[in-house]
Amino acid sequence: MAIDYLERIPNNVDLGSNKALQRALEHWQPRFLDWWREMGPSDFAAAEVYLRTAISVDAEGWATFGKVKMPDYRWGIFLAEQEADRRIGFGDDMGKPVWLSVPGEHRTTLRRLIVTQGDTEPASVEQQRLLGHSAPSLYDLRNLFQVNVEEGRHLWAMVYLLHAYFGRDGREEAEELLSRHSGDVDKPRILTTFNEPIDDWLSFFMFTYFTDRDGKYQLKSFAESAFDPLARTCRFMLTEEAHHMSVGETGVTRVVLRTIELMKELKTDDPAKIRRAGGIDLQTLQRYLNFWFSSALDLFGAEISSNAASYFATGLKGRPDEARFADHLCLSSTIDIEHPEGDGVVSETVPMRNAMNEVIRSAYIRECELGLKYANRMIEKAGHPMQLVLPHRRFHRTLGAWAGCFVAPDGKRMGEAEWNRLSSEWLPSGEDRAFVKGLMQGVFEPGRIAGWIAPPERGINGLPVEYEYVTLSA
Ligand code: BYC
Repeated sequence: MAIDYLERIPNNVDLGSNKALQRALEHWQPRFLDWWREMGPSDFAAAEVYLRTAISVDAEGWATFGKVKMPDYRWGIFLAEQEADRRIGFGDDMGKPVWLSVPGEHRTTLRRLIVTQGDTEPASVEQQRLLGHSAPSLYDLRNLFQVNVEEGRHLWAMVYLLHAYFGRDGREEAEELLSRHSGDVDKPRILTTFNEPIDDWLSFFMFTYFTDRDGKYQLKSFAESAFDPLARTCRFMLTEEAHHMSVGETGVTRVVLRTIELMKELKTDDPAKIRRAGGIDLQTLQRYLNFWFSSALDLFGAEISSNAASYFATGLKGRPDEARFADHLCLSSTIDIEHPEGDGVVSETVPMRNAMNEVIRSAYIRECELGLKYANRMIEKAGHPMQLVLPHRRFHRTLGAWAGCFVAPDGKRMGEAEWNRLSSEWLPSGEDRAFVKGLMQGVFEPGRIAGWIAPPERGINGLPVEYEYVTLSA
């Protein structure tokens, strides 16, 4: 059946007036829907889900709520409003007008960056495709699907840029975005984290806490880009990203709250007893946190990167909130970066531009730290000595200067034998994963909640927690 795609794709980019673009997207849309059916949330196609849909970028339109079947979701294309006379805010071309089309000399690099960003969006949907079956409540199930459809929309956002600005190469890349798959041996997703399985809800909450937050930082860097359509697209995506991180933050906190409750009831903090009572002990939580945080740190790229220097110099990618920095050229400033040498650690002074990945990673780490404060205060108030802590930035890295080094969560280097002896205390073991997965049994009655997680404080869009957020088909 023909799809009236103008009706189906709400947009503020005047799609109807560009016939070539219209044809390209008409060609891509059925492939996207095939991909969604095959690789998107499994088995919930007929369920009516209380979803937020963006139908315009203004305050009324960007969050329109209603029940909808996921395959009928209206994946729209939105760019934040154009700023009049916007100028490049950093790098060698600072002060010149931003680009409304792609300069030839930056075409390949920009395309690669957009493809890398675009690749993460469907990847995360693929990673989470089986989670619906083990949702701890209808409220959580709805949040999972909200995250999934919005990641689908973020894919649309990047595909729009590829189709609208990169001609045939862009169209080919858009096809490829649907043909790579998370964890696929032959055609994996581009960035490492997006090939990790997410088959339990603790991983989902850690992912939305840590990995989506990398998304925020990368999108904020692009929101500064001299390529104005990219900057505007990312500015609007950030409004949706905020919800994903709040799913992670409240999810992790709710698990902690339930564990504290169990510790109080049982008058013990013995992990084995917490587990026997159906809770997730804080030690296991910490190991999951260590895994997902260290994986997210890799996503910022190498500490010293000529790629990052050139993205900054050419105006392709800035620092998040670039206006807050005093120096937008970074021509003579330097920064000290530590890296391993022999058995020790040495510090090297490098030009700031080459260290942009590390600058952004540092800001990210500070924000991750802040987010743990509330959960830690709850643990402390309940009288337990343990705190959730971020491992050192060198811990368990697979990319950059520390890749392949054996480093404890406190940052101390160690030998391989010691690592092999101790790492199961720091990272989820097979037994941890089996235990956590075993707890994950779907709870699908309105208002009911699984025993390993506390209920949310409030529902969605002013509705009560007990509301039937997903109407499952009979
Ligand atoms: N895995 O100089 P280097 C999100 C590659 S999350 C595998 O170190 P560079 C979301 C790199 O491509 C945000 N490969 O790094 C969250 C390069 O390859 P080439 C996603 C990696 O280029 C949740 C080589 O290693 N957005 O939105 O300075 C749900 C050396 O590169 C990895 C972006 O990432 C890795 N982890 O920076 C849904 C923004 N890291 O070029 C969505 C777009 C690096 O030598 N990407 N490599 O073949 C970028 O800006 C940059 O590519 C990176 C790396 C920040 C990732």
